[in-house]
Amino acid sequence: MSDKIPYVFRQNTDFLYFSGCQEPESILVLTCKENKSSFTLFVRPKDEHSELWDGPRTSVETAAEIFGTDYALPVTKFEQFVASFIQEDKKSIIWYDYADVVQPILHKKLCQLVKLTDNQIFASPKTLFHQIRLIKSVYEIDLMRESCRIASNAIIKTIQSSKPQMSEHQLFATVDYECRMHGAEYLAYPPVVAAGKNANIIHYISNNQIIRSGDLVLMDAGCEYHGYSSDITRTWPINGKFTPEQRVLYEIVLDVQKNLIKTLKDMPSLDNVFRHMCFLLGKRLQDINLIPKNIDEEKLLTAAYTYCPHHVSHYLGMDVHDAGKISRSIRIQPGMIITIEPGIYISPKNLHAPPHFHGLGIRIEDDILVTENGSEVLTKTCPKEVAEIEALASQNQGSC
Ligand SMILES: [Mn+2]
Repeated sequence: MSDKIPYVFRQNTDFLYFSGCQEPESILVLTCKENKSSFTLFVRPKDEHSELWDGPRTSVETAAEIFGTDYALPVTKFEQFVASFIQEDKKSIIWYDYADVVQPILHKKLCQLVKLTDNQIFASPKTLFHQIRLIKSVYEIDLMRESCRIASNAIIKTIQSSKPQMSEHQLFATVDYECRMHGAEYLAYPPVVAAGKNANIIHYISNNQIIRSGDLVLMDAGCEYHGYSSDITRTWPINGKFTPEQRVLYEIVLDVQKNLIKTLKDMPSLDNVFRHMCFLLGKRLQDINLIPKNIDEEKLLTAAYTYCPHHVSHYLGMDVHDAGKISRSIRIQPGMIITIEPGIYISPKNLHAPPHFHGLGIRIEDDILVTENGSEVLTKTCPKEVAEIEALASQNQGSC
């Protein structure tokens, strides 16, 4: 964080997926030659002094057995290993992510080795990795279920504890506490805890303002459980009761969200879900005169987009924005986990909207497993109906 103060290490996701190894500076090499393949894991050698400060390291002798690889070697042998391999076979392809450099020293060494011969080339395996990671195994789905359960429960607890005059920071602390107390390692990302007009800032993470009675609170938070991330958004009235304007907008977002979840059985692409959201949202905003009537469909979609300037979905898994190399234009498939997160944000500068709508920001986000016959909402234990939200948010009113 500064000078010699450490920060929490988070393993590279692709590396963790294939190795299960949480140790820094490790390298995993898969070699394939004449239909024979083997995995070699390189780990840091034991070092008494470093281990005194940073904790124990897996020994090279036990690493292969612990992580299930064919071989394990100390990282100090990495250059020699690669050199012997490429000298033997002058036409080998090195599948290595040369574009997104994770370990600068390793990158330099590899580049030097590749320069030694004429026919060596790099090809990035990242898209392949993400294609594999996109479809979750039953074991991964179990971990995602637990991650979603913990975060749902933490958000329920946070809504229950909230009341006017608390600060956004206190709600941040509550959701963080509840996630960790129930087994999550940490939050999956800096949460958004946005009161009132702060909800118009999509990535609002300052979370340092006092929440006044009459404000809505938008909380976007999730946790990481054994490497798997949840990502939930709920919006609630801090004093336990929606105003009529807040309620009108909330019900629109909720209807649109539920509607979009139903369409998942047709296996649309995420981009198509987004287009569909703009259409549904646009129609509903026309009904309440926030978008002019009698405009053509393209204009309607554009107008709706000004009220929800973010995408409605992303893939979810080990990373919050999982499998980043995979386009959102492909059809969804069973085994994928995605978010559905429509929102409405009414800028105080919006001249078309009446002043009582100004500054309102609402988003509802659930995590969804795509299945053969549609979908399963993994965050379904986190309430979102108006009556449920009001009941939860009313629980701590009146106490000081
Ligand atoms: Mn999300």
